[in-house]
Amino acid sequence: MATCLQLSSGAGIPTVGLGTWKSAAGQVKAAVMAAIDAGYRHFDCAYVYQNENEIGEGIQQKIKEDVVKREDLFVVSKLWSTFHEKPLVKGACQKTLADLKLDYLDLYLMHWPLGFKAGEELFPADDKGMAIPSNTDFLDTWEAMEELVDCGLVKAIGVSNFNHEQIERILNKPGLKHKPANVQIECNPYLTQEKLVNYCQSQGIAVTAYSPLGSPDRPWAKPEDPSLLDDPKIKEIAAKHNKSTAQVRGCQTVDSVVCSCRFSFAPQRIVENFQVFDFKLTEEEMATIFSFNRNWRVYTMSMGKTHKDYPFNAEY
Ligand code: NAP
Ligand code: SBI
Repeated sequence: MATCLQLSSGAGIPTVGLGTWKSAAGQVKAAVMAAIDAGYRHFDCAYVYQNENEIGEGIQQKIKEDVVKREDLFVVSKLWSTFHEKPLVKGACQKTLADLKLDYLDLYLMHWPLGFKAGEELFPADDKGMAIPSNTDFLDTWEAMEELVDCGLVKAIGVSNFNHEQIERILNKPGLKHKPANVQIECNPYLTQEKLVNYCQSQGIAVTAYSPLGSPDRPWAKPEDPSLLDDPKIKEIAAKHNKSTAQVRGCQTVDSVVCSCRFSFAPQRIVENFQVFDFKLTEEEMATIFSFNRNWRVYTMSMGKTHKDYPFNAEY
């Protein structure tokens, strides 16, 4: 079972990451520090989560305490959609670096293929609630991200929430200098994404699964929605291994050579979610979990549905 996946840049990305979205001010610093103590080295951050400053404080404190060195960590952040215009990309990355108190990122992702109107508002919307697009092409944004690699601000670049046609557009870009090292997508047993994962792996692109537990705390959850953590078949597999359903889920991603990042505030769950390297699912159990797929997506970014680059109309 892999504790690290190799990126095309040569660096290793630790297969279990701590997500940091929805972590309220005052809580995320403690969660990051507890995670470092528990052995996490991969942190999944983003400008849009509006908490990078506090995450940076947690990381700095652990470096000062000599618990970890900067080079032991793998810190990911994401370029938000309001910064797709080429001249805005470097400043957005520098702001993230200043908040995280780092002088480089291990990986910088284009958060969505969707460029939004630049400005203070993170989700600029028209009177129908639909996203106001920027007049940009994500290939130009990608070029500006390539420059971040060349000037040493980031070690590797990738994309998130892109479909395979959009990834292919980047791969086929004339004069491409750096291919995407990583693609971060929503992935859980109800949205297994096998075609997209296989496509990325066939292109030598590592995949990270986000919301691997199906984001049970999403505010719009309906009682009839499937609940991964309560799924009786996953519970049965977990009981056989004397593990929790969350751990089975963690082991399953690690086993299928995909990284995952999930989030918890609870110190005991932060520890629990990292204990996925001491057991292995059988091929039959893996197949059972993959058979749950129902293409059930938690994050549809519905305000982007009229955007020219909306990613979720393609088959994969
Ligand atoms: P998730 O990790 O699937 O679920 C998080 C929820 O699961 C929290 O409510 C947490 O509650 C609960 N939980 C965690 N461990 C548990 C355990 N062992 N047992 C029971 N419940 C547990 O979903 P997510 O937070 O949406 O996604 C994870 C990360 O993926 C985010 O933080 C972010 O970094 C990334 N992400 C990226 C994108 C993107 O567009 N690229 C989109 C969404 C998410 P407690 O806190 O109470 O434990
Ligand atoms: C936010 F900060 C606000 C809304 C929102 O909805 C879609 C999912 C997302 C995102 O774009 N990346 C995340 O981790 N969560 C998000 C983030």
